[in-house]
Amino acid sequence: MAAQHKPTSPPLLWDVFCRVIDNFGDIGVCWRLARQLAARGHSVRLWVDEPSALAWLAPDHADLAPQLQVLPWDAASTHSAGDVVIEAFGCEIDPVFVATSVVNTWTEDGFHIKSAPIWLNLEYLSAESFALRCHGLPSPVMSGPAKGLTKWFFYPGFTPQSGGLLREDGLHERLRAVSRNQVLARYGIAPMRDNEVLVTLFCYEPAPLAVWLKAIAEGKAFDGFQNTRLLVAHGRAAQAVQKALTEQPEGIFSEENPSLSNLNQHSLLQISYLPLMPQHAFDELLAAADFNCVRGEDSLVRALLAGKPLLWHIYPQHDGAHHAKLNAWLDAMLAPTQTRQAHAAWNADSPAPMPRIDLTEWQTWSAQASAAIWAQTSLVDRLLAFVAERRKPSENPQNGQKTQ
Ligand code: TRH
Repeated sequence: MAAQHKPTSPPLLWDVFCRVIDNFGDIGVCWRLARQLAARGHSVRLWVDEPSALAWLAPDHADLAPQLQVLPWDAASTHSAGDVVIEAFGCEIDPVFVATSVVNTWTEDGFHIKSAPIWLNLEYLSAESFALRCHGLPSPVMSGPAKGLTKWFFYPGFTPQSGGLLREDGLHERLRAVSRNQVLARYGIAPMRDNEVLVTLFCYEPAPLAVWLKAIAEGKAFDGFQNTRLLVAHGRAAQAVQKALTEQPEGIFSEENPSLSNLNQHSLLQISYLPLMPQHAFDELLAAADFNCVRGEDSLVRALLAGKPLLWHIYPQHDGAHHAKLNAWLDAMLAPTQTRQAHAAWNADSPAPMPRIDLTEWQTWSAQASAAIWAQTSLVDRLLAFVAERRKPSENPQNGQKTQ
C-alpha cells in the first residue's frame, strides 16, 4: 500500500464540471473526485447538468455542504471560477467562467495576466500509449474570452507516469473488513453454501451472456465449482440477464436443459437482482465476491482495488476503438492467456464461447494487478502535486502573458 500523502497545497476552491452523457460513470467519477478533494480539506463545487443519480449513489451528498456543494450546471453563469477548474471528460464549459477570474496587471506595454485559475481537462481512463504521451500537456487557448490562458490535459492511468486512479484514504482497511455474508444479508440474500462461487454482474449487453449463463447453470463455467450465486446489478445488466433468460439464441440449449427461464429453481445457479446502492456499498460488494464482472471506467477501478478476479466489459464505441483500448489494458496489466481469451469473448461483437475459468490462476493475476495499483500514489495525490506545480509563478506559462 502506498504511503498516505499530506496535502501539498493550501486549501483551494475547486470547480468540477460534469455532464452526464449516459450510464453512471460520468457522475460516479466526478463524485468520487469531488469527495476525495473535500476529504483533503479543499472546498469543491460540483456543477452537474443531471444530478439525479446522486440520490442513490451518494445519498449523504447534501450533508457535505458547504465544503462540497452540488450545484446546477447553468448556475455557473452567475459565478466566477475558483482556484482550479476541472472539465471532466471534455465537457466544454463556458470560457467566460474562467476568464472572469483572471487578474491582469498593467505595464508600459499593455495588460498581462497576473494570475488565473488552473484549468484542467480530466480525460477518460485508458492504458493506450497516447494517453501517457498527452498526460500533463498544455493546450493554449487561442481565441475567445479565455484567449491567452492554458488548459491542461490530465489522464488517469495504471502506471506511475499517468495521472493515477481515484482512491480515497482508508479504503484498504474498509475493504479488508468486509464480511461476505453481512453484505449478502443487506440485500436479503442467504449466506453462501460450500463449494459455491459468488459472482457479481455489472455489464452492458455482452454477446456471450446467454451462452455463459448456460455454462454457469450447468456447473461448467468455473473450474472446481459446481454452484454459482450470481448477483446482478440494477439497470442494463439486469435487463440483459432477463433478455438472455427469455430470448435464447437457437442451438445453445441441450434437450435436458431446454431453457434458462426456470433458472432460479436450478440447483447450480441462483440469481439475485440487486437494488441500486451507494458507492461505498458497491465497493464492499466487489470486495465480498469471488469474481466481479464490471464495466465502463469507475467500476473497473473499484474491482482492481478490491483485488478479486475481475472481468471487464468495456464501454463499446461505434467505431470499434474499444478493442484497442481493451488490449492496451490487458497488456498493461500483464494479463495471462485465459484472462485475455475470456476478455476477448466477453467483449466480442457476436456470441463466442467463454473459456472455463480457473479462479486460482485468475486470482493470482488479479492480486498482482491490484498490488501494482496500490503501490502507487492516487489520482488525487498526483492532481494536487500537478496543481501545486502549475501554481508556482515561474511554472505557469500564462503568467505574464500579454492580453488584448
Ligand atoms: O455506468 P458506466 O457504464 O459508466 C460509463 C463509463 O464511465 C464510460 O467510460 C463512459 O463513457 C460512460 O459511462 C458514459 O460504468 P462505470 O464507469 O463503472 O460507472 C458506474 C458507477 O456507478 C460507479 O461509480 C459505481 C456506481 N454504482 C453504484 O455506486 N451503485 C450501484 O448499484 C451500481 C450498479 C453502480
